[in-house]
Amino acid sequence: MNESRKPSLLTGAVVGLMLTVSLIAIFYLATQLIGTPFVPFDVFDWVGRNLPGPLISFGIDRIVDVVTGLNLGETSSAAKTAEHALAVGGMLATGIIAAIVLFAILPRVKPRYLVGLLVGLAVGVPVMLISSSVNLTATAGPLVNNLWIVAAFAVWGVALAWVYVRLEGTQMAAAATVEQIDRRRFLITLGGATAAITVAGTGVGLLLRPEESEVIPTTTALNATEPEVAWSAGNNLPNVDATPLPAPGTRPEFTPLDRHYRIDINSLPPTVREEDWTLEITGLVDTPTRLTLTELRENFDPLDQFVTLSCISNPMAGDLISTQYWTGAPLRDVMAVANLKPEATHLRITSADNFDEVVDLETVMADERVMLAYAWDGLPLRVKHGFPLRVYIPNHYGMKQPKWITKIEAIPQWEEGYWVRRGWDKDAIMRGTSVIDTVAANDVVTDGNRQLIPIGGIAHAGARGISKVEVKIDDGDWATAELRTPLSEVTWVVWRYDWAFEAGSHTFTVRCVDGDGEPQIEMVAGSHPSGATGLHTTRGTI
Ligand SMILES: Nc1nc2c(c(=O)[nH]1)N[C@H]1C(S)=C(S)[C@@H](COP(=O)(O)O)O[C@H]1N2
Ligand SMILES: [Mo]
Repeated sequence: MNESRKPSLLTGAVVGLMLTVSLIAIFYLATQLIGTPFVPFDVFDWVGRNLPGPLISFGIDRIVDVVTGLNLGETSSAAKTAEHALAVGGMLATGIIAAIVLFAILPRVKPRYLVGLLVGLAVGVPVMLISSSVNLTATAGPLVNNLWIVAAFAVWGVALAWVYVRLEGTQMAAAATVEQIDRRRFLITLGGATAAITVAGTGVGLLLRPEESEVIPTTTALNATEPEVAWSAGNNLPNVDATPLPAPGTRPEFTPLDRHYRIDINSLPPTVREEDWTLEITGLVDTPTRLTLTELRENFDPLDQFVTLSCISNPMAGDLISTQYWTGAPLRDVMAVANLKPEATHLRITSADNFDEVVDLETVMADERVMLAYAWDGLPLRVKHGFPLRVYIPNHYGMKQPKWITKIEAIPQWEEGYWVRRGWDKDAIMRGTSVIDTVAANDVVTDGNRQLIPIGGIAHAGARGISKVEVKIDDGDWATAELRTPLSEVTWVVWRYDWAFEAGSHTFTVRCVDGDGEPQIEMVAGSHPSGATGLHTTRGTI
């Protein structure tokens, strides 16, 4: 055989690209059609969980930087989209590399289809194992999932070999020019066919995708005949009459459910079926217990709290912070049912996605506000926000507060949780932070004969509250802002400062003091490992 005329490795890369794009589209279609896993996301999640902590933290920071820098909109959803793109890109790269390897070994090793099959299996079997270890969204059974993944990759591998054989066959023609034309024509046909498969698979998959599937919990806990009405639809916020009014342009004091940020380690949020779920309470307890969601709702006096939650990765003045109305059972009441042994000092809380965190029992027992929450805004938790159960621990960043809880284990010592093992702060106490949301130059107010521009935003310092917010314009003195009564002692505080303005270009800076008298840290630092610090500054021309 004429070695120089074997299909090149570059051709292998192109063929790998075409066939792998089709494969991904077919996986997507099957996900929507029969509920099998979308494997690029599973592999991405698995890689994310197994990369070294510093690398993953660096990656998260860069994604947040890009999303913030390019103004890609709301950070948490843009970041998820970026992660989805990376997941698909990663699978594509894997497919291309595998195709290059195949095109490199086929001239030497036979039989070709068997080699293709083996390469397909070499990728497919690990992907199947990874998927079965991390996937929490597939609705098809494990046997179907595993067979489907392995079969799809096997066919893909054989198809790669088939293309190789077909391309090589074009060498057998007599004249080089005819060969080349034939080979090019074949590649173009192949490109057209794979593009058609990709478009059809993705298109049909998108059509089949149930709208808002991720937000509708599979719950039977609420009386099905009763329409589910959001708490906020029928109630005033407790501080409706408070003053001052937020400066026009201040973010909503109560974050609408659909706008609450979402951060977790899953490409797709785990779907937990209420019928299959119980909360397991185990470890150093005298009475190991399992509770259903209905029992959690009915056997304990519910506690309602307005809560501001923030991600430790929130950049200064970022949008990974939101305020909702949480309902749940105090954790200490729930633990009482299991009768803790005296040796127990901490609780390890584990989630459906294998996320975990540890909270000390002293805090749980001393603070009724530590709760197992099952509702936000009076509705069962949205799937992406942790259905059926999540924990609330005041004063700590979101990384300490597992969603999709499955198990609580009483243990005799403190242990590191998921993000602590990856180098983040072991306490993750919320930093004091203050943000300028608006300089409302178009909403001038008059006070006597003075014309004032309302400036406003939020300040937050976990459960410590905010005692003071100050605003500085250019190099002027710090001026004290008015503080609006917050929704609760653990939510952000809306502040406002009406400024006797001067036309021109100005710099606005804000700082706060928490309820313990601690001033906001002015030194600029990124979010890793303990939460971002530094003062927020904006510029504007009046
Ligand atoms: N099971 C689980 N719980 C989790 C996480 C996770 O990845 N898995 N992420 C945590 C982090 S880092 C944050 S900031 C909050 C975010 O909660 P939200 O998405 O409902 O706003 O969830 C926390 N709980
Ligand atoms: Mo977070």
